[in-house]
Amino acid sequence: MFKLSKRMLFGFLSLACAFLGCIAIGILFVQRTRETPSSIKGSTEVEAGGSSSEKIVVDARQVWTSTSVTVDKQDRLEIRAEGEVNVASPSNGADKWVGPDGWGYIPLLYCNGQPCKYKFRTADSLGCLIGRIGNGKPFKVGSNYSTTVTNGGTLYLGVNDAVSDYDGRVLDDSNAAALMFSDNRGSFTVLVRVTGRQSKDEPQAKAIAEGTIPVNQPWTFAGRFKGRVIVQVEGQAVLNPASGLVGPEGEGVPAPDSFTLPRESSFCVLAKFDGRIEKIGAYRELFFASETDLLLGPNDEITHKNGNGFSDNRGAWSYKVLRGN
Ligand SMILES: [Ca+2]
Repeated sequence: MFKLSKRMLFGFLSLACAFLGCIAIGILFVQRTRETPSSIKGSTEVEAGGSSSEKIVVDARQVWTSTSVTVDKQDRLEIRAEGEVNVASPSNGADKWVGPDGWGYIPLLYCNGQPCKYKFRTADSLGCLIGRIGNGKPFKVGSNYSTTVTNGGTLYLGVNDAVSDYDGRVLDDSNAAALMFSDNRGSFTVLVRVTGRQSKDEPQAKAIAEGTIPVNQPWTFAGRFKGRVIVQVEGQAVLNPASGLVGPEGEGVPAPDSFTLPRESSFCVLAKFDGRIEKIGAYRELFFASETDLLLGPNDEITHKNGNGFSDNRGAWSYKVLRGN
């Protein structure tokens, strides 16, 4: 008969313990792996050079949807969206299914025979996907968006539907939900990705041009560039003495026809190049096929028809132009 010596018994028990230990660790590991998606949600622990991504459904009936994603200054934020929404009920003049880029403009709608005075979060496009970081100004996201975060906070997403009554009286979120968002249909599926915030030891990309944009003049020459460049603008300036300081994204309400770029966010930063005028806001990547003069300036009343144009503006924003990849 086989007889276990003390030595053999000890060896056998050690092996058995090691084996059971492995199983226990294995179970723990599987559980941790399973938990990862929910533990990433809302995480602020984005490591330097690391990244996290979140898939979020933005219901068109919801005024704002919290993504639970928190971003910090200097984080790289990328958002991709798909799906279709309709911000009006059937038979309404705005009854149309659109993707995350929305209508491409804000259509003129009539209320009791008069043009409605609806206000929107951004001037860009009816029904488009919009975002907001913390209590910052809403901005257009669309189907494909990327930025370097200038002011951190929780990222909220929504659909660009009216947030006022037809007389232009702005509604709070619960009234907007009840009066304006309740007839909405559809949703966007959104992938939010936060990539490697710049670590302190990593050298910052060197600016190839930098300076200020005085807001009391239509255009400031920023430089002459070729290839891919990134334009970053920050700071606060007075563009309407009645409304206080405004950042590079402007007021987020559609500018009237008398402004340099009508229907784009009033008082936002614009760029002029190749005979075109486009919104820059706080961040924009541009590509120039040949050496091109780049001018920057605020979206204000260029025609001087009604207001004071640029003459009552005070202060300046600061800009940096970086080499793009
Ligand atoms: Ca609606």
